[in-house]
Amino acid sequence: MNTEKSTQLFKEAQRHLPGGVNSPVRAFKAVGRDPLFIKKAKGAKITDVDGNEFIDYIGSWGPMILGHAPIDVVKAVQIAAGNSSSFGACNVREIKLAMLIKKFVPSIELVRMVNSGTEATMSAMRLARAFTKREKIIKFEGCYHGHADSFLSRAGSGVATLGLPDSPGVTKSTAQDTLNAKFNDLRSVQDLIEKNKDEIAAVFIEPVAGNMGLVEADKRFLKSLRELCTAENILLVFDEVMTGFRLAKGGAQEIYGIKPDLTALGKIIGGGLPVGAYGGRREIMEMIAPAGTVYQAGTLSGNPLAMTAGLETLNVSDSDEDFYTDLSESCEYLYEGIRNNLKELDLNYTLNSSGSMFTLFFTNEKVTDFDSAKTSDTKLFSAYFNQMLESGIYLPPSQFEACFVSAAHTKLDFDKTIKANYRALRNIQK
Ligand code: KE4
Repeated sequence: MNTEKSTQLFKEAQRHLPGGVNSPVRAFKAVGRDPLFIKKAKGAKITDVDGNEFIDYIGSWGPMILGHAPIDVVKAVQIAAGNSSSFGACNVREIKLAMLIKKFVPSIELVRMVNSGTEATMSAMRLARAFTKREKIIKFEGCYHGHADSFLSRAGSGVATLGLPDSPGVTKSTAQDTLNAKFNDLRSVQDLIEKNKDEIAAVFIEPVAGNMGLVEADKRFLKSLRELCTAENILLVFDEVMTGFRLAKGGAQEIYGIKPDLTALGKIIGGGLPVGAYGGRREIMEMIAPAGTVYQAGTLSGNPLAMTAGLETLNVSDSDEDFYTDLSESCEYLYEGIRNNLKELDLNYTLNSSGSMFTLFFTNEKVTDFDSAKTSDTKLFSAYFNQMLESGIYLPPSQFEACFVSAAHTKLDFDKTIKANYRALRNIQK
């Protein structure tokens, strides 16, 4: 595969951008090759500057649930852009998107738009501390909640991919206020609560984690976590930046039937434009300025372009009752094909999936938390990634990320992927 232009551009990019990228996970560091520069994308396909076309299983790390450049979204954004991309003032689309979010996610009674998932979780953390008058938070090893200081501790996603235990620049006092529990291990949460009695403001969790690779929370664990937080007056915060409007209309909380106190959102609600949001119980959210005294602001928050892209994206899935069940069913065909390949090649790597998100872990262990995810052979993953790329399949360049399937992926795409998966699994065994 000729990737000469990408290589040249990456050389140039490294002269101007740290590591040549604007986000570490794009740097292909864990898969031993230069990243591709993408020229365009449509539906399930993405095309690089050298003209190579791929079936895309990153989908901009989650937002592209409809596939790339869905015509309704493109047209609506084009029209909105003609009326200016930002007013820095109130606009009706903010209300409409807020209403749609509330319709889908009943635990959200008030919602605030921001510009990224990081801003959403960071703001939810400040709010939880203000509401409870406590300072510590619990997160789970391997979960990633964006790059706010307090969350960069044993985090997943790029932090795990690059093997950065924690990030320099985070002060000791900040780090001390972040406690790490083990995913799916209630005892580890109870121990932290006992040792930090009445000091914990919130527990943050990805109810279906995508940032250690795909790992679902066990139903009983999550239910007990909800009960424990309620009993201890600790706020339960679901980070649904990835899973919101991905796994179901109401995200993971609809599937688990569990109501968090606050929810962080992002990705799909912006339809690929920069949007995040946080929301939850009215009595908590009313503490946010100017209704309350907890300050949080943003020049571009709720801008008409991003609101338009989000509205159009959610409207498509809202107008089709079967959107999510159809998407999940179509993905089962792909997962079945991969499982058959593993069986035929007498391999028992672990395939975790949840709706249209999945990860093939190169380990024979069940993957239920960060420790078990880390038993994966990342060198084998790297070889697999490169084989798949050469076969025209564009996967997340890290074992500790999730793949995303869109409504634009066809059975033909899945057949091509299954064939490439078989060849890649066979070839890397040599
Ligand atoms: P952003 O600030 O990147 O919009 O969102 C942060 C975030 C928060 N919570 C969850 C559950 C997330 O998955 C993310 C961001 N996800 C990564 C992919 N693992 C974004 C890709 C990147 O960092 O470039």
